[in-house]
Amino acid sequence: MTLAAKRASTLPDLPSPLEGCETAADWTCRRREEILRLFETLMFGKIPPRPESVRFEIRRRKENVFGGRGSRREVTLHLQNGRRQHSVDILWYLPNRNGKRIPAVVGLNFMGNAAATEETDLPPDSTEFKPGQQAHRWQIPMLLDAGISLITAPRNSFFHDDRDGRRTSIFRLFHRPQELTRTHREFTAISAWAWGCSLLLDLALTEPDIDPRQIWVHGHSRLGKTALWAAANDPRFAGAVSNDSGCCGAALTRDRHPASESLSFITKTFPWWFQSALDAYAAREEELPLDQHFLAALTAPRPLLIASAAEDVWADPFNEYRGAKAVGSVYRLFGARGIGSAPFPKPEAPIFGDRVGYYLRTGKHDVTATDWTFVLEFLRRNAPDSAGQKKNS
Ligand code: GTR
Repeated sequence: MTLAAKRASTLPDLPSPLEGCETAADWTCRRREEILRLFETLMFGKIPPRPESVRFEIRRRKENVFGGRGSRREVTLHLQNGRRQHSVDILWYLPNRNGKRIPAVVGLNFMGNAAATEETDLPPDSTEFKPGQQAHRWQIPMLLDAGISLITAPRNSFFHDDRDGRRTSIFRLFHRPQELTRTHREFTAISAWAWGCSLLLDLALTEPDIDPRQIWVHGHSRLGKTALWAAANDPRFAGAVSNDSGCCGAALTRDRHPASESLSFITKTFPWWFQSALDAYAAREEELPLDQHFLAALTAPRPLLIASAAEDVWADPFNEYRGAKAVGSVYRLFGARGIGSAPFPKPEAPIFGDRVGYYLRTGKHDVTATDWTFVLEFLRRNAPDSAGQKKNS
């Protein structure tokens, strides 16, 4: 017996997201909403409302990028609510049309737009990050070759990722500065980022070449937690890809790996990501009326891909796999098998289940070309016109 199998066989039962739910209608009409509210009150707070005005300005277009693979647009999002304004710079790549409507991936980046691409003619976002520094995380030529559009913007433009980020975040469109101090934990970075992903989706919807049924949200790590929360709140997302999202993302909190991130650590280190109510459960995880497969279940019945990296013990790959497996009970209500009883896989052996996927990649906490190979395959298999999807709809 492998170590993972040994661990799995001794684990106690998990709480069930289904509670009193026997049909898809029970889930959709009642239970889903209850779980969404639980995450709102206990973990991520409320998603901000829509401001009075949302306007996208295409500042610059460039054709034939990456050796003629597609085009690039630099866009500014202008937000206004009453007299308060906020703007965000967005980077948008589009593949050349191949006759069909195009799928799109939207997701926030860590280090700014210039760092997300190998192209060197973008205005630098900050002196802190170098142009192209995280281009490997997006693999833009690969996406363009696969006929997929990418829309990305910096996480810090929606909520600067630190203790005082709230004051300058998009929450300032709706609240006065004195309502956005360190103590106003109900306004969280993760909700601001998830809201940002929805705004990127709004931008995708302005392009008639993009298929509105195929706009995916993608995120890595804290932004992988965000991707799950964005898909939970915005039914327009075709599905979610959550990479190395770990604690408060896809990894189950109960029976975590002893070297993985705990609720105590995460709530103390990143209090601006979470509602203050979560603090009470630090070191009392088993008292939470939920576990993280409840969050993943909010993407159901849409396709969901959960990804781990083998050396990323902090994010607890085995518990991300357990989450991917446990979410199956909800997909089953919709006639999809999820990943069934597939065992914890070896690296580079993805489980492309029925609407749910899970894989383990060799290496560290990151997003690599290998990740994108699996992501693109998952997206292809779950495209609305593919045989697999038709079978289940
Ligand atoms: C870590 C944090 C994780 C994860 C990661 C990241 O420091 O403990 O929860 O989100 O950052 O976002 O890279």
